[in-house]
Amino acid sequence: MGLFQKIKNMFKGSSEEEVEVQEEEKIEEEPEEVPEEESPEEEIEEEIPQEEVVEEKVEVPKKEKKKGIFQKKDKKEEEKKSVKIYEKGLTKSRQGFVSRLADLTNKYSKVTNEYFDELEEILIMADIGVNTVMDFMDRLRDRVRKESITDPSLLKEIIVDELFIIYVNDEVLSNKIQFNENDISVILFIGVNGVGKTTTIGKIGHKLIDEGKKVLMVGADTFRAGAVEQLREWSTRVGAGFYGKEESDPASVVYDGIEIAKKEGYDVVLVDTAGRLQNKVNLMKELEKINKVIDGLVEGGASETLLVLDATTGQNGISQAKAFKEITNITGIVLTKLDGTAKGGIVLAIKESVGIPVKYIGLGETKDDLQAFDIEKYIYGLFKDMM
Ligand SMILES: Nc1nc2c(ncn2[C@@H]2O[C@H](COP(=O)(O)OP(=O)(O)OP(=O)(O)O)[C@@H](O)[C@H]2O)c(=O)[nH]1
Ligand SMILES: [Mg+2]
Repeated sequence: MGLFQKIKNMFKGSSEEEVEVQEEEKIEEEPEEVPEEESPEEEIEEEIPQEEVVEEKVEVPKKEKKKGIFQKKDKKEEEKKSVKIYEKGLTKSRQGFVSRLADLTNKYSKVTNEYFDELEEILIMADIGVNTVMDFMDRLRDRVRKESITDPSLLKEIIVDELFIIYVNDEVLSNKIQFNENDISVILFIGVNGVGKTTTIGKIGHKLIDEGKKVLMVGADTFRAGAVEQLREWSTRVGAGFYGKEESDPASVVYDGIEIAKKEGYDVVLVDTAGRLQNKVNLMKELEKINKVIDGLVEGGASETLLVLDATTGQNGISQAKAFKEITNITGIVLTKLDGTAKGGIVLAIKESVGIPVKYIGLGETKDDLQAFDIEKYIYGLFKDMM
């Protein structure tokens, strides 16, 4: 079965149910009102990887009423909520390039050269990246020729399948955050000004705390006035610990932060850094210094170095990723503000031209709007109207 059909089968039922996200939250607070049987979601439950179910168990002490069957329902509710956040956050892209794609199918009664030209233009405009689009067009033309397809309406499934084939063929699981099994997990956040580093730390902190982890936020962005305070506010909002000091050496702030984390039994340290790329050499030296400190204090060093990119900056974000990749070892990308762009194809361009997995995506400004990147939910969020 093609990817298009598989995803359609996975999620189609859940979106047709007219349950608002807010109502679902109500259900979570009042588990006794959860209906006994919800068979349309059976497939979704089967798709949940085992380890996520295990993580869910960590939450049990907090939500006393939920045992056995309720736990499973929680997971289902969470999945549904997550699909909804994807749907909502990708509205602009869906109404932008995806609807143009759908219109194209209606406009042409036959697959012609003009059809291919227009398709190519739509994809390039969606920030998918020129090389990815060129490869894709070659593969598509090939298939159309081999399978003698003349009807554009038959192409929509093939387009979705072929667009995402690189994602499906490998690395489906590599987008999980790595934690340090033997020591404190330190996650470093880097990226240029205003991309959403501090906000992302707030949101990830919220998620990890929800999973039962003890989280310390460390404000090592000692460069910009107010930056440390902004992180402190997030720590208060989500119930994380905090350490930060303005106008001091970032590496020494990281040192003190990790010492505190060790003494006070924290599981995860989230480090906010200054985002200035004007001077590449300085930035590289600073990150080297910070990493040296982490290496000295934590077995195996930082668990993750996440580069934060703003999706609304399009190809500019790709250039940033390439520049950062030259100066430090990046283990994952957080793509923020996808809700603010109609060109959600940038995920594909990152994959193609940077080769670093997107681990989280930002789909809005609230603490719940950061989601682990899931290619299937992403495709569904984009193409659900065509399914
Ligand atoms: N719509 C939307 N806004 C976001 C998202 N992520 C962050 N923002 C907004 O982007 C703005 C900048 O976010 P910050 O977290 O301050 O960015 P930063 O990278 O820490 O910036 P500096 O500290 O100046 O380097 C804020 O107004 C955030 O609310 C997202 O996923 N969606
Ligand atoms: Mg910041």
